[in-house]
Amino acid sequence: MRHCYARRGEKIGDAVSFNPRFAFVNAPSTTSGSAPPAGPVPTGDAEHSTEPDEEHRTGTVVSSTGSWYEVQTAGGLVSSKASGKLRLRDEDVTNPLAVGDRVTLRISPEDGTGYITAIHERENALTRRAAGRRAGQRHVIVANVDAAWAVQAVRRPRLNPGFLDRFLVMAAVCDIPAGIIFNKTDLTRPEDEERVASLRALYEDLGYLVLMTSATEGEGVAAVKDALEGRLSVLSGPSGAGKSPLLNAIEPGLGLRTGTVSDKTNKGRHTTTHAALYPLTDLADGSFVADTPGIREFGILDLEPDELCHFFVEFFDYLDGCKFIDCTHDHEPGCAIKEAVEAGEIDERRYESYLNILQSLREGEARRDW
Ligand SMILES: Nc1nc2c(ncn2[C@@H]2O[C@H](COP(=O)(O)OP(=O)(O)OP(=O)(O)O)[C@@H](O)[C@H]2O)c(=O)[nH]1
Ligand SMILES: [Mg+2]
Ligand SMILES: [Zn+2]
Repeated sequence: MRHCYARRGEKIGDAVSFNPRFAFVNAPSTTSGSAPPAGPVPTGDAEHSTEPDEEHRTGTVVSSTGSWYEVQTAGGLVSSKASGKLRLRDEDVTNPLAVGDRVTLRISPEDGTGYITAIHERENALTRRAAGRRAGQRHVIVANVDAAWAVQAVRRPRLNPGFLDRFLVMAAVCDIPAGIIFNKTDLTRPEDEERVASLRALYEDLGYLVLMTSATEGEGVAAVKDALEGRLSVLSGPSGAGKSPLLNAIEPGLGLRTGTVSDKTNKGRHTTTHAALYPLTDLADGSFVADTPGIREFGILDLEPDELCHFFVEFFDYLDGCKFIDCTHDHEPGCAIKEAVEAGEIDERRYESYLNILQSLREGEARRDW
């Protein structure tokens, strides 16, 4: 089986047992919450070291607002503050402590609040370039992710395959198995049918699981629910795609706030403002899903332009055929990738995405305002 990691010597994900074709990317060998984490990162925080009368617990950060973190522990949710040293741990990161992080905390005997003293080593983290004022820094969307789903509406807002390709590359860079959800199938007009069907076939042929849903009509909701069972998943996509409505359809008790799509701009209204993790109580223990704020495009991190081709799974079989060993597959003569595109063996839309992402990596994505 070909996969984009062969050159990097990493194994194909086997954690996603419901569909071996779920993704070509490396999956963590454990689902979240099963094996103990590798151990806390020591903080050297002597000022706040263990005191005999205080209770220590481990837990998972499920939301963060300002300087408070909600931490799910075996004994319930604990509102917690974090040690300043943890918050300053990495200056390149807008949020050193993210949703999904496993932490050790100390419970105050007075008011039951927590004080986070250590962050456990992460298995992975879905990370993107920060936007606006902090462009260039990294922003961790969720840590310790078992499966990442790109959600796109069939229409309203407009389906953007460029988002999908960037998302799939970034998920692979972060070592996270990825899948695709096309929502709002009920809005499909006859003139959309062919495009949607062909995109679905394109990604399915590449080995990604593609789910078709209508959050409002209930179509495909059971399949998404099955896919979320027993793992920590994240839904990401543009504002208005229906991420929160879809999660409400899966588990009505979540009661997530939902927005509308503007008739004028055809865009969502950024209703979800913070990533947060929710336990899915109808499903097996350890089933968590992160609802995230809408993003227009995915700013890719930690990838050199010449590495990009290894994250397009269908390029893999051709890479050895290029005339030049350092071929970037955009202008060089004797390029096996370009020949495969011309022969119809590699889809032109994916090749265009490759060129777009390549260009942005060359320009240094830090300068782009996401
Ligand atoms: N027709 C139809 N409408 C849907 C479907 N899913 C969601 N919607 C509607 O689309 C709108 C978008 O919901 P939002 O809450 O903005 O979606 P979101 O992806 O969570 O957006 P942000 O939180 O802003 O990132 C709401 O009005 C939903 O009722 C669907 O399957 N079909
Ligand atoms: Mg939302
Ligand atoms: Zn080439």
